[in-house]
Amino acid sequence: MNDILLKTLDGQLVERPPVWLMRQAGRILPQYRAVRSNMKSFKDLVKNPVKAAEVTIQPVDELGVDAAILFSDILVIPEAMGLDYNLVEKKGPMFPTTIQSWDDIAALIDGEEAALKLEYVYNAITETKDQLNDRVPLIGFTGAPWTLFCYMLEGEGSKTFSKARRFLYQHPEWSHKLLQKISATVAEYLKIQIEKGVDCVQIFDSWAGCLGTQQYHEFGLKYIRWILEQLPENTRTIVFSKGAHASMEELLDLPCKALGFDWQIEAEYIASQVNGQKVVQGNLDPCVLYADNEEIVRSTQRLLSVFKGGHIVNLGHGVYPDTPLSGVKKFVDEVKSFRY
Ligand code: 1CP
Repeated sequence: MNDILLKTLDGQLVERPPVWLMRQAGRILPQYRAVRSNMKSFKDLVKNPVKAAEVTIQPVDELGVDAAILFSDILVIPEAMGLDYNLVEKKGPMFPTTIQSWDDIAALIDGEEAALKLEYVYNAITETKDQLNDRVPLIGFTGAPWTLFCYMLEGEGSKTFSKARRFLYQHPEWSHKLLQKISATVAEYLKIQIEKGVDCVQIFDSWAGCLGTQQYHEFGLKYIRWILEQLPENTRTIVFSKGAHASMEELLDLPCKALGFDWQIEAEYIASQVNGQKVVQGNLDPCVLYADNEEIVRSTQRLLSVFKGGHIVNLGHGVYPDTPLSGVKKFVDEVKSFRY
């Protein structure tokens, strides 16, 4: 197996850093769009283990990345808890009903009962591990409680997440109850993913940055910490809290192996703060990949030069859907030809 990702997470020496891209499965590959266009909907694809495995492996074949990330979505969790979603073409996810009241929260199922509804995800893991045949590790993932809370309150993406944030002020106790139920589900969900064979797990807190630090500690990080504490010892864990730089100290204190960072914070600053306490994942601006080859090489080399190890090369957020494949390949190839 190409195990440089796992070695890096385990603190072992490698000759170059591993590279993969958040949102590498789907979106950018013509092969993905071909599979997708033959399925009725996004959800049909997510719920079809053979097809999900196929699109999970496409970026490994096409881009030569050092890890696969399971093709699924963070929104399968609210669905398993009882909040159905649809994916509206060109608009994104929409929940026909949202959480409004204590009764809505009480009606949600949670923990193991909810996690067991995600059988199709576990089957996709088994199928992917089979098809991958140990070429590269498989990353499992979940949304963080706060980010899932955002969708369950807003019903869709948002620029301000003001419905979700307002709920924290108006109903702090209800908010904690909902975050507890989400966390109990996420912990069981990750435990089963690990049992089924994922080699590491990433927690995506995509909307961490819309909270102030005090609120992020109380309603965000507290629950991420609790989830991490439920996982088997030595689980390889990556926490990506987008926009949460102001909580650096608290992030460093989490019981995880790696922290993902977005591009709005300088790599040098990250390296100086982290100082070997965690593996660092990131943090090239996804927009660099629209630039010409010279700029892609320059920016990638600059990023590579900052870390002397303990680094997983990635973008600072998911690759954008219209990114030219040539730019993505230049970036991956540049990392793969680098040596410490
Ligand atoms: O038909 C399609 O192709 C729909 C587009 C799509 C895809 C390919 C959605 C809808 N989800 C996914 C897959 C997905 N989502 C993966 C696995 C495959 C991959 O590598 O792309 C992963 C890891 C996610 C995670 C995800 N979903 C996050 C966290 C990461 C991030 O980018 O911040 C979030 C916030 C979502 C919600 C979601 N699902 C889909 C969309 C368009 C969105 C974002 C909506 C918004 O901006 O609020």
